Amino acid sequence: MSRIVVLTGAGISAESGVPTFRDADGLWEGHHVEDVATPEGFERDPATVLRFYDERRAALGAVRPNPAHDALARLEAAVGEELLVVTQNIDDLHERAGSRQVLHMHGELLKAWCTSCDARHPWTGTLIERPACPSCGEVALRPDVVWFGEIPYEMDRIVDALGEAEIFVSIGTSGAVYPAAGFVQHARRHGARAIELNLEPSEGTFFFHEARHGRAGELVPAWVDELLGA
Ligand code: BJW
Ligand code: ZN
Repeated sequence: MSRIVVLTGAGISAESGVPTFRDADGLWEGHHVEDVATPEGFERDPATVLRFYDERRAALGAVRPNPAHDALARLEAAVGEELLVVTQNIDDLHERAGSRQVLHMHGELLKAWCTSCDARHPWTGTLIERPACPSCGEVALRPDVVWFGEIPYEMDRIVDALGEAEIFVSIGTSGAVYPAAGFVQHARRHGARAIELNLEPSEGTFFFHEARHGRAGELVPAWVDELLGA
């Protein structure tokens, strides 16, 4: 039973040194989003897209969970299965902090997906050299991530959890990308209290019962302390 559903976005990993997506210049580490986060962009220029994800996968080695990830792991240790973390992030910082109940709705950097045989493989190396799929031998691996126009993962489990939630908390996400941006309304329709913890008001900030603005590394530990009555 998911009494507490937490949605996280790039902002929760920002203080770990993982760049967020929507910077002031509208570019994503120098790329237009349609070039690196759509199936059409991948078809047009696979090398650019594979290099982009290879660099982000390599950069994971240099980052560590921050106090916001740690606080959510501490909350799970206290309430167990009553907490579900749904993350839009493809990094593994929730897991490294100790969270176990995590759904990666936009996929994972540390997995490769074979579009020929549909196998998914743990992946720590690079894909730019077009390695063969360990299962079927075809050259058809891509990052196991969800691009625009593709269907996010685990939607059935997420929708069920949102329907059961008493508390829905959105952390470090701009509220610009659907379906995640609509979770707050879904949870509220089913009776959840909704809280936003973000650096600044998100695009959907008015959907929340309560919004606190500041750094996740400060807001999240404070919210967890409050919830646990510390
Ligand atoms: C801090 C902080 C600190 C910073 N502390 N906070 C028109 C209208 C409505 C919808 C659509 C439309 N046209 C198309 C669509 C659908 C489309 C969509 O939403 N497009 C929008 C652009 C409008 N969505 C899709 O295509 C999705 N699929 C879909 O809808 O399928 C149909 C379907 C759904 C459900 C069931 C059945 C069918 C797929 C979306 C895939 C998104 N993929 C990406 C790339 C993933 C791989 C990768 O990482 O490379 O996901 S794009 C990118 O955006 C990534 C992120 O997960 C996602 C969200 O970004 P996020 O996390 O919010 O980051 P930012 O940078 O935007 O915001 C960071 C926030 O943190 C900011 O607010 C900061 O202030 C804050 N912050 N420092 C606290 N220290
Ligand atoms: Zn294969």
